[in-house]
Amino acid sequence: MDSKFRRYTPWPASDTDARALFENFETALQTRRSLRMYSKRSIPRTTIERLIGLAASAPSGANKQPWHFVAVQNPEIKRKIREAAEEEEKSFYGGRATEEWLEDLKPFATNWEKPFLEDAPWLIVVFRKNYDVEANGSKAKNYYVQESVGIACGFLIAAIHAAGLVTLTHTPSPMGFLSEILGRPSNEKPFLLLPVGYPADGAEVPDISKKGLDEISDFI
Ligand code: IYR
Repeated sequence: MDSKFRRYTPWPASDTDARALFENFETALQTRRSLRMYSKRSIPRTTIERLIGLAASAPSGANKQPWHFVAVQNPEIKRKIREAAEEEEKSFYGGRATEEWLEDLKPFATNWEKPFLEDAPWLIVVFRKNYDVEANGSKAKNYYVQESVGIACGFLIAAIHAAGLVTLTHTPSPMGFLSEILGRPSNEKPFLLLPVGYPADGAEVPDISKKGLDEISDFI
């Protein structure tokens, strides 16, 4: 494709608007937490469509958009995903994980049980596309796939929170069962599983904190 440019519209229009918008955004993101306890309250499909639309607005290598999102609402499919995930987690907690890893997980009090995979009204399963398959069957390269899909997931997590909903960056390991249950082609690999819903009444989160700016940055 030849290059073709159009003018960038600066946004927001003024510094005052920028400050107000940033402060809202900052307050919103500062209250985000990963949640494991979900209410069964439903969420309309249109909300999930808008959230995925925002995720897909993320930058990606050569704008290849090497991702695919499967939004699961069907209770039968959610049950299959939960059963398969719990099977993997049983072997993780029952011996596959190192002592160090299990020690690191203690503050989160996690175990093999994953009720949120059925309680949350939606599961968004994100797949990364290592390459694309064109209409004639030939392979087309994608670039910086992990980085691109990671950024899209960051957008998605922020968007879910901005919508007043909660999620968890869940990575049952290994995740091959998701390709099988959801019937995805072999150029796609499962990347993340995000339950999306409202918090359960009285939901709790671990009392943990983030590192300070001085620990994570240098200004030179
Ligand atoms: N996938 C397991 C274990 C797990 C691993 C990490 I790293 C976490 O931050 C949390 C859990 C599970 O979901 O229980």
